[in-house]
Amino acid sequence: MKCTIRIIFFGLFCAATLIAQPKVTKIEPPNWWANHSINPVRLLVRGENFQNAVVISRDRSLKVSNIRINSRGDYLFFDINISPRAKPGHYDFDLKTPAGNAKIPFEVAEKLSNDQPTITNDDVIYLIMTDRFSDGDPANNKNVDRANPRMWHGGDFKGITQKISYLKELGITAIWLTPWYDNSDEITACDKPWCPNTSYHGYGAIDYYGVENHFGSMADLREMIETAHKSGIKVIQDQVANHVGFKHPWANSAPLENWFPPFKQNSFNNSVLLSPNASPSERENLLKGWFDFGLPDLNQEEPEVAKYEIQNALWWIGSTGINGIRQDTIQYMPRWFIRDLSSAIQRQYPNFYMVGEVFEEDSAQTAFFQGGKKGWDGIDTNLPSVFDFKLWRTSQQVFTGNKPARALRDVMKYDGLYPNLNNVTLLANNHDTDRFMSLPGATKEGAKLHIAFIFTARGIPQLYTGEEILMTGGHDPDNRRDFAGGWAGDSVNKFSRAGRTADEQEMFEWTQKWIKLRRENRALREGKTIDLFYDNDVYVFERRLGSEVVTIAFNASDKAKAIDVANISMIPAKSVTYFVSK
Ligand SMILES: [Ca+2]
Ligand SMILES: [Ca+2]
Ligand SMILES: [Ca+2]
Repeated sequence: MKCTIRIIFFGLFCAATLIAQPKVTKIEPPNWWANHSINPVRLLVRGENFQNAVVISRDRSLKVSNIRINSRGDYLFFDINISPRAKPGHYDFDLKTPAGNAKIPFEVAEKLSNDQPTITNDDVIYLIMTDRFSDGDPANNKNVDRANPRMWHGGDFKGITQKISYLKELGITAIWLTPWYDNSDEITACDKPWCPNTSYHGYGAIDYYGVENHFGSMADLREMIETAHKSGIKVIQDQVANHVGFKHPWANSAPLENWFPPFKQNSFNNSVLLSPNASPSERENLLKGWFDFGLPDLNQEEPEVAKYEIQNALWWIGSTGINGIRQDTIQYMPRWFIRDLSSAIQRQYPNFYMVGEVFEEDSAQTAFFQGGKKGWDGIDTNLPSVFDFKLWRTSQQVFTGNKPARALRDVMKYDGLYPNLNNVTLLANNHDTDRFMSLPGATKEGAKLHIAFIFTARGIPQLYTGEEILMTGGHDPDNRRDFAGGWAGDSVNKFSRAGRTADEQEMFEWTQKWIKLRRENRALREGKTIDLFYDNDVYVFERRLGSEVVTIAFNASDKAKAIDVANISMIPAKSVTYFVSK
């Protein structure tokens, strides 16, 4: 009423300042599919002046409902029900407010391929940190400083595409890339030792529907995935549903007031979901505490957040044909949300691999998050896989001489805790931890035994780039050095045999050999583990699948060891022997 009177006197002034034209700046997701298991799909539209907006579909095969506008009028949610008969193409919506109209562009995408193979324990996963692997396109290098381990180095999708033949030669069958969501290009300054730094690692998304410009375009990503698939190599996307980067537009103006819980430092008391005895405030801190002030924690208890994240996970699978997901910091999200996310993915892609990072050197804790069994809280997470951090660390300790060989058996005695043991992902190492060759007590012989153990123990083996050529590197970010030869002008090229030292070539061939042995023997992939002998120096076990048996004997000590088990009478110092019977 007040405005009407002012319009009489001030006309244009009122229209321009009080009820301005609506403006649309971002639509998430920008497209969806007919006949998808998620229907209706919920859109989140960013813009300005959405107060009192209505959204109108121009086509009868797309129906709009459940419009919700936030209090500032800069975010709008609505459902679109897509008819099974809707044809692929553009279906723009009209947004109308008392002050004007705007267009919401939207697309029904081509029929999505729903038949990509997923990751199983026939696979060998290889982790690549995109920025540090190979620079195939110097044109996208912005703020690159290879002398500073916290700056961008220039690696990208094209670089990986160009090195697929190297991966094929090694024999791995799947690559896991660190996150490729668009992150901030800014250089963070501070007076701490970790500054200046950048988001080269990808864990601070500013756009869940965009790709990092330093890595290339969406077309470059698709080309990389297609090239990998043609070579029989699957692709795993690193997704981060727990938090965003502080440069995300949401961090300054969240779509809803409860989008992020208020800042509170997470105390990382990680066992409070596992323990039935934890207090509600401890659990609240674990689930809603922020990693640090720079990583706003998303509140999955707000149904709009949970819905957004589930759709986003499915959008990447449908849009790129990826074969699996690695879910970052999964233990800081509610277990019912892990269940809802896993279940929604599996409704569309049955058995689709998702591995959760429960970074805990505790078998009870990691097993608690794998799906297939209800926990004390009544929740079955339905999560296909978790990383086995306890066995990884123990293998490193045994083969650097810091723990007795029997420690391996003493971890695997808890294997019964895992609802699906063969689907547990056994990492050899990753980008957050010191490289094997930089651990106290590390030797080439130890590194070889560690890798042989990762390939002969149960689960899905996962390697970290560069360990196949004995790369060194201490704490993060030193463990993320560039792969030599990935940059034009590098003085050596470790991608080719000619560039590798004798030791590096030995390790490369050793890794190839165990990949091949695993591929040729189903018992190593799916067989039951049976302990035959263990003491401080030696661990002998077999993997048995029907009549197929592989016996493996590790001697981690510096002395040859006489034993009398399974036709083995002597194991040389620091060695592994095996024999196969079918
Ligand atoms: Ca580049
Ligand atoms: Ca960026
Ligand atoms: Ca959280």
